[in-house]
Amino acid sequence: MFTHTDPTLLSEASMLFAYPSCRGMPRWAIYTIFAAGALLILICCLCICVKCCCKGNKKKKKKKKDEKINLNGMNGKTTAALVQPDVTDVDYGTAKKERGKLLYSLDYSAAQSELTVGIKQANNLMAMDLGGTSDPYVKVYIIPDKIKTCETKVFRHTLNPVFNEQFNFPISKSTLLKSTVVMQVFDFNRFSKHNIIGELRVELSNVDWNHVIEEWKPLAEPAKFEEENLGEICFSLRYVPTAGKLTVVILEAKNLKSMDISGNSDPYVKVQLALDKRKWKKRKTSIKKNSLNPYYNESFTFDVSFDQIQRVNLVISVWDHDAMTRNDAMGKIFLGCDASGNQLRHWADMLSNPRRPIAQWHNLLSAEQVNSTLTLKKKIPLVSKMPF
Ligand SMILES: *[C@@H]1O[C@H](CO)[C@@H](O)[C@H](O)[C@H]1NC(C)=O
Ligand SMILES: *[C@@H]1O[C@H](CO)[C@@H](O)[C@H](O)[C@H]1NC(C)=O
Ligand SMILES: [Ca+2]
Ligand SMILES: [Ca+2]
Repeated sequence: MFTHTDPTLLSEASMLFAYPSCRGMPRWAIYTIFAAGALLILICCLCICVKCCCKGNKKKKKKKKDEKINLNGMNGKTTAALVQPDVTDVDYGTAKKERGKLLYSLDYSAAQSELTVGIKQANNLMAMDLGGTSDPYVKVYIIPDKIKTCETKVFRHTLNPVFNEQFNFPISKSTLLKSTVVMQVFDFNRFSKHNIIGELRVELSNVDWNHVIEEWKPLAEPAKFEEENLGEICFSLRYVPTAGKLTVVILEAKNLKSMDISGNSDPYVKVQLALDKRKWKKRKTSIKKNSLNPYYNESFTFDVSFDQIQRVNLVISVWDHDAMTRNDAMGKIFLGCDASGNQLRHWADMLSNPRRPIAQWHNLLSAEQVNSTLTLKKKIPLVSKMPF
């Protein structure tokens, strides 16, 4: 370091100050003096810079230590934050009411044009249920081209779930750079709407794809703008394996979209079964005129053998009846062997509770979204034969 300066430089500098007027001096002398002066100023600047940087570092280190101690005293369980004393983690620990944080990973395979989103675990999630706990699961999708929505399993009664699930999204490199991954943590409730705990949005243009990304991020308040609410539907499912009977009771729907100028709709519900992804059986409820919260309590029983129930998809769609024009689809959902998330859960609950009706609420999705999820999983192009 520059603790002492070359004495010859110092004497030359003093010469410079001693001769403010340069008249009568040889040219080479003037040049030498100027050069020496410039060098001296440069060295001074360097010294100041180095000193400043050193001080800054020391201050930062000291601050981090203080924050660590604070965190430690505040909450003995934030070991993850201590292992990775990241600035975001530290900020998270000092704020008041938190939504929790999520550990996720991102990996892109250019060869396969496939993005893999890993949902690893969550920590200190906000409690949504009585008793100070939640039933968390994570929904993952990509915008603006919402090709599909994936969901993890539900973990009951925990604020620190370990999901360890991975989801693949087919996506080209150019689309990738214009897209955002959305990860939303929800609290599952069997008989009421699922509450969102918080979300992460990662703009993929900002990601360094030379490495696998894996990081903790504090959950943010969910963005309101793109939440397309198509309403919810409640129905019960009952399967009797010995008799080979599947019973679907369409109970009610609420918060449906208004489709008519009156501000209401005339909703009815279609119940369709597909076997091996082919149109198979179809029934529908009565039409409830001028309602966005229709009550049906209508029951439909289908003959489905135990062998067939493994290969069946049940598609439930809500339609607005129009006397003069074509009926419009208001929302859709499917359950069965190819379903995922909340829908698969309901289907699995039905299968594991033979002879017992199991009722559950579901958020309706757009027909486009359901179509694409179903067709995505297909190897044989049967789209034109599909009933939905
Ligand atoms: C629903 O229908 C079933 C059978 O049709 C009937 O027994 C039940 O009471 C109805 N429930 C309500 C709440 O109306
Ligand atoms: C969904 O698929 C069905 C059958 O392939 C088609 O008739 C319908 O128009 C599609 N809906 C949308 C919104 O793409
Ligand atoms: Ca819950
Ligand atoms: Ca109508």
